[in-house]
Amino acid sequence: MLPKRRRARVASPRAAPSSAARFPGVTIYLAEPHMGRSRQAFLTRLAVSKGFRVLSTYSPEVTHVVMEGTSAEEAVCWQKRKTSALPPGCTRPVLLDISWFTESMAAGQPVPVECRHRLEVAVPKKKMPSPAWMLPYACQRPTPLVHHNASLSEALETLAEAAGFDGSEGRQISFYRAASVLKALPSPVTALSQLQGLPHFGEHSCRVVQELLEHGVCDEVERIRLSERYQTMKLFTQIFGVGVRTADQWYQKGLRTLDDLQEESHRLTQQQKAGLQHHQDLSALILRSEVEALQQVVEAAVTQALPGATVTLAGGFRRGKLQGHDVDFLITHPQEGQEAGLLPRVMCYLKEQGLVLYHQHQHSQQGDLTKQSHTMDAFERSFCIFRLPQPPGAAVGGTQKPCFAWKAVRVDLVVAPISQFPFALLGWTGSKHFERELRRFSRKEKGLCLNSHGLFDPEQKTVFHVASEEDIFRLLDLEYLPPEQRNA
Ligand code: DCP
Ligand code: MG
Repeated sequence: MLPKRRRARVASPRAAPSSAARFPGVTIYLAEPHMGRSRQAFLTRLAVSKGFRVLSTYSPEVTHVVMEGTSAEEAVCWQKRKTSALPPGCTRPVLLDISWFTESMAAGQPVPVECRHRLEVAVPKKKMPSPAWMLPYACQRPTPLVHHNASLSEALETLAEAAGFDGSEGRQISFYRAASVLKALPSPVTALSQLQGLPHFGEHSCRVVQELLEHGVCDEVERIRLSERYQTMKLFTQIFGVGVRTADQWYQKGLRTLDDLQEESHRLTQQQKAGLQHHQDLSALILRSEVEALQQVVEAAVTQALPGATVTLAGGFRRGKLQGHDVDFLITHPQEGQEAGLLPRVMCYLKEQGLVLYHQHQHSQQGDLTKQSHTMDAFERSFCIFRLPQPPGAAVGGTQKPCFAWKAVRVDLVVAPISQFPFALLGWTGSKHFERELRRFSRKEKGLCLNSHGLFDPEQKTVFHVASEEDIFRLLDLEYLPPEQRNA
């Protein structure tokens, strides 16, 4: 039995004044969120004058809901709110973009509903909530390195990257989330309908996938990839020591090439100068065999500087990547405090061996660790460019090196006290999107603050002590994901 007020609303939806409707199967409701009252009134008059039945109140009689400037996700939220007030079992009306309405008005009759008119392409159907195997946070599901939807996810990641270059962080993250969902699917997407029920697929991402499925390319993505803006920003941000903001400033000043930067070299930081100097080597990918050689070199230096100290590979290579842009090593010692002062000794030893082309030391800045953000953790670290000897006959990307072959490679050495080591390892293993999701999950679902130093309860003002990454997953009630499944 419905409450009285609701029953009354269902029983007598107010029809806009109309003569007998010419199209009995069609009852329109113009949803107002982005339309505005006066536009709604104008469109209602227009439709009624052409013989359409338009209701001014939402009711089970409505067959076509028309919206303007509304995303599929918003439309569905709207519908959920509306249908919760209707009796169960009512058929849902179709959610349509204004394009269906204007085409119908132009045709003087309802045009057939096509996919492009629908606002519900990617929306979870009521009977099919998010599939259990596709939980909404990337840290809740395994994401392998090699997956089934590379061309689709890469297209969405290009859009994410371009949004990031323009400072649109919200759009950037939305595209990364959709791309990450594709990476976690157990099979290739071959039809748009397969996106139904998947989290984070907004109208825009759906459209991109649809175009790729139908035509093999997406115009928008191709346009971006070929644009001067994207190519220049990509070139500049790949330089060691250059972030989006600096790259954008250079772009706004009209700089476009590495030669342009060389001419401005007096304005570059030492790090950027080193990045530019070794750019050719650094833009070549590092191979796993090179990582192993580097680990041996770093381990030897660390053991020499402090017996018992350990070196652990983190970053993409720990996730199983076969190639990468840099190598991330975490250094610790089983006895808390012993690690202090270790890094300068390690660097000294490596320099003596002629292995260091550039390094920038950053002191530990451990203050209030609950306030550290992820990208700005406070560990003592060294951002380095190493001079890695190459086996005879290996192709070397760099400048002429007549007597011996070597290659410049980027290495990050990070020192963490043993009590924070599991958090540091989790934080430095990535992927970046996985880390972002893990922190979001901790905050939103658990009310906890996670960073590379620890897990904190901001309300209780307590910290959690852990011995392993597994402990952190357990504290967050998450199933443990090994590094190879964190390629979100
Ligand atoms: N990281 C961090 N703080 C930084 C830099 C990185 O916490 N200042 C984290 C983010 C990543 C991980 O460490 O999850 C590794 O970062 P990389 O940029 O080295 O990324 P990957 O190793 O995943 O890929 P690649 O180096 O191949 O580009
Ligand atoms: Mg890395």
